[in-house]
Amino acid sequence: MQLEKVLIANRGEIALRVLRACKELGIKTVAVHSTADRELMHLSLADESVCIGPANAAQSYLSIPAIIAAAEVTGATAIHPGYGFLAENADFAEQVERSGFAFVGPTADVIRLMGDKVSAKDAMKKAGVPTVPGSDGPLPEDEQEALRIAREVGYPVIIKAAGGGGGRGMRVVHKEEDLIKSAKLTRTEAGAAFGNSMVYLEKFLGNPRHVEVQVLADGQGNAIHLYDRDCSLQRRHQKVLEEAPAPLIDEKARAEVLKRCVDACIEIGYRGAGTFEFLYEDGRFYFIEMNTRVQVEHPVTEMITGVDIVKEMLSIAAGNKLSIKQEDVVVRGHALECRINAEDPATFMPSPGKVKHYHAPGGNGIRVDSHLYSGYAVPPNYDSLIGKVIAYGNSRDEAMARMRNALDEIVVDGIKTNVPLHRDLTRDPGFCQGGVNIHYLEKKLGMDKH
Ligand code: MV4
Repeated sequence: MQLEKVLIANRGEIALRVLRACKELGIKTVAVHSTADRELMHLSLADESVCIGPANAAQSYLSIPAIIAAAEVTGATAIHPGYGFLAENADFAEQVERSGFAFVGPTADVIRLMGDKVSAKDAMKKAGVPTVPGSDGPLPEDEQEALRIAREVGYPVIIKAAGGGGGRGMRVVHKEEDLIKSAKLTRTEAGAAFGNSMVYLEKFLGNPRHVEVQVLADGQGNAIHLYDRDCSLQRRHQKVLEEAPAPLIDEKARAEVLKRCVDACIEIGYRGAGTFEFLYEDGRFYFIEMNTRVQVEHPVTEMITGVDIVKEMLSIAAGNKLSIKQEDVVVRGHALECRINAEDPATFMPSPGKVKHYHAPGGNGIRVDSHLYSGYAVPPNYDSLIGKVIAYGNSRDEAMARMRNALDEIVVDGIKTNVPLHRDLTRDPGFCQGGVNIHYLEKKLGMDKH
């Protein structure tokens, strides 16, 4: 079974990534774009392209009716959401399927379950995935109850919004006298930001790493994991550089958590590609959230496993069982990914504009996922990610050396990019050692200022 015609409900590098997978499989493609995106590379490579609205994403890439209408007029049979935009919108998945299209992703019910961080954590705990100790459900409104729970968990604690995620709507509380006012403030902010004032409480981990597990499931009782990634190098909850496998992980804890993730996928009836996010501290994994989409950093997993995650997503959406068995997934070597952003390397301010000259790096083990070309104008309306440089090697050191070469070779003239930051990071002694925590990059950048 194979999908006939896929509408790619996204833009930029991921739209091109999905298009390439469809073409490889012989699936017809429909590209959609806003008026600001008429020059996107994948539009001319797709079988058809449709303008779905103005530059403002709310009226184009985030407009459910605009995308479903485009699928209807072009006779698409499936919709791939990519990441961001509508990828984790349960109402979108529901309307896509109700309109008779296959949604390349999980069922709306599972997206909804994982979108609420309280129900997600509860489901994972019940499925045997290790979670951060905390309120086990919403933090009660009753002040004495809340104080009792926090005392039992032990300070410092963190209060998180059920409707948040990805670092939005969180507050750390260091002492009991601050708990009630912090809980109230987080509730108020969460109500305004997410239309859901529910909060939950967790033990605050001081120096964790961000380690995530990639899974694939067919919704027919089969699930596998594709090992782990370390995404600890981040700034303001934006990942900067990722790698697979996560370096320096306790092998017993790793084997256990990977198995738990697979079991959980089967337990919740997961379908498609997914990522379990964990904090890793003192040799232990603590689940925090699940992402129900393909992720920006999926290529590092593809490089070490040889599995094409996007092709597998398309196959699953066509109703096929997983094409790979767990025993066939073998990790070989190491991969790094540098996210290339159109931004000022010092201030991190977006730097859209015309790319006068672009030269992609190459060589053994180098992969570039980018929609860039010489003469392309990066529009100011969207995320500043303009591409990803991925380096594979037999060892982490070899991948690192290849990445340094690639970063020396790449030329993006006309706009500012964070390439200089990556050149520096890949020579940073702490990062080169491996296993740095989530605060490492921000500390390094802060030190640079002083
Ligand atoms: C935490 C934490 C410490 N303890 N939870 C931030 C993003 C969201 N996915 C969860 N986050 C955190 N949750 C507990 N119990 C620290 C963070 C956190 C973080 C996590 C992953 C990657 C980068 C981060 C940066 C700051 C804080």
